[in-house]
Amino acid sequence: MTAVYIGIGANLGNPIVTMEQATLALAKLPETNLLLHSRLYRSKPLGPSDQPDYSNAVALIDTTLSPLALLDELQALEIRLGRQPSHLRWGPRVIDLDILLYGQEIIQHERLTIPHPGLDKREFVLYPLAEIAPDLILPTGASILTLKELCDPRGIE
Ligand code: ROI
Repeated sequence: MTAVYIGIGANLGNPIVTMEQATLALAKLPETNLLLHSRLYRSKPLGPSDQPDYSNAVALIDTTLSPLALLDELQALEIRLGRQPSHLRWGPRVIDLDILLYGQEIIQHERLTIPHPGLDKREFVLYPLAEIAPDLILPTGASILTLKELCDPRGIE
């Protein structure tokens, strides 16, 4: 089993309900257990500011799914929860499920970059991640608490 941290974000529809459904669905993925999830955080959009604030959280699962099999499952789940294809790069979304960390692996694949790019600078990832994994050290050697302290909180609640 590998410990995998999943970033959960939403800013369209009813984010709280959708994120709850997403968390329940993570617990039901094949070969996967849901171990922990953070509280919900509210954050200002990174990217275009003419979109609603985001709700964000992080879940910890353990799984024997490979990184790409897990990515396929998460993308199918996003669609089941109502995510529409968008041509906007940083546009609003009903649900976003990102693999942040897959054990201590470093992955550079055309479909998947792990650790998730931007993880070490985004307050909406670092705050919920530090809540459930304060002792975490990234594959780069950086500690999550140090990254959180260096990061601009941008009004996250
Ligand atoms: N901004 C915030 N605050 N939270 C997100 O989850 C989020 N997700 C995104 C972009 C559009 C980059 N901005 C975000 O994909």
